[in-house]
Amino acid sequence: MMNAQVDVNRGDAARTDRDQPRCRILSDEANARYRRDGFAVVKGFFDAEEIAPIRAGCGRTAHLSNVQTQVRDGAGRSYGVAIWTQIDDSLLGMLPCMERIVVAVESLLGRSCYHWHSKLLRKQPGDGEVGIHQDYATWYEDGCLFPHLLTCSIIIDASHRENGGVYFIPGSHRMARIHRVLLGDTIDQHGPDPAAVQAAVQRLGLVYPTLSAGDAVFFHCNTLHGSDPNTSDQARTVIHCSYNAVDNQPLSRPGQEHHRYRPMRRVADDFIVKRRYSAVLREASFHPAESEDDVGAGIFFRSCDRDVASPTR
Ligand SMILES: O=C(O)CCC(=O)C(=O)O
Repeated sequence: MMNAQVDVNRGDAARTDRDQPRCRILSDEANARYRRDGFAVVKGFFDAEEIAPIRAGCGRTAHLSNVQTQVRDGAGRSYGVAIWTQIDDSLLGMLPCMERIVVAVESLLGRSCYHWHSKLLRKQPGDGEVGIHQDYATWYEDGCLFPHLLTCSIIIDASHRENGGVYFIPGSHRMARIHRVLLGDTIDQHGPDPAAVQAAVQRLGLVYPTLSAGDAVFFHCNTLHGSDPNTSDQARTVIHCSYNAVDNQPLSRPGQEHHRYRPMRRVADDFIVKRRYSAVLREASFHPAESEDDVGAGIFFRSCDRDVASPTR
């Protein structure tokens, strides 16, 4: 399962017992990059044999069309996202509980965590951009008082600028939550104040990591990030697993019950290679697709974004 070459990012992989499920903890260097930049790329966090069944099971998006939210980008394009919070016995259902992810997340957060939600995002050639944003902007509205949340992105298809791979503003996690403004005429068209974003880019720059299948990116909920349209002929698939600190349980928000604290069991690191899952995914476990007329779980189309103001204010 492991490559012969030990990746420095895998930290103590060499110290683990062959017969025991491995718990791969991030290296000091990855921890330092996360603290400095608000994101850290960890090369080869997953092996090819772990990514293969996910790619095979998620590659055909037609069967997810009922549960995919089509998010528009303000330029007439869109991209599809399927969301889940429920932990079931499928590969995707158990993935957020995988030991190596949870250990890494808890070490970066410095706190016990629980699963906030996960997203399967697949950009086909020609699909649109994800506008630059801070995740905490909406998660604050979901009732979290502290920015003690982060995301582990699992790269399923190689990703780069041309196929709409994610970019980050390094160091932006140290900024405050940026005021959001309306950027279009529908409720999903909002983003951080463009003047603040422009200043952040000028001072901090913008980074487009080139990512291979099996890499992971851990990023802070205040880190400004987004992704360009897919102008290539290659699809891009990524899974974003997001976590909240147990001591940061959200204030009660109508319609946001799925974000309440739920104890999270850990799943052994070898559950994928040992095929200890019932199916790659269970369509019934995804949230229903959201739209402007039916906000559903309200992760993209939100009825309550109280801080969003008109840009002309
Ligand atoms: O992977 C991407 O393109 C970015 C997705 C993202 O930022 C989001 O869904 O909030």
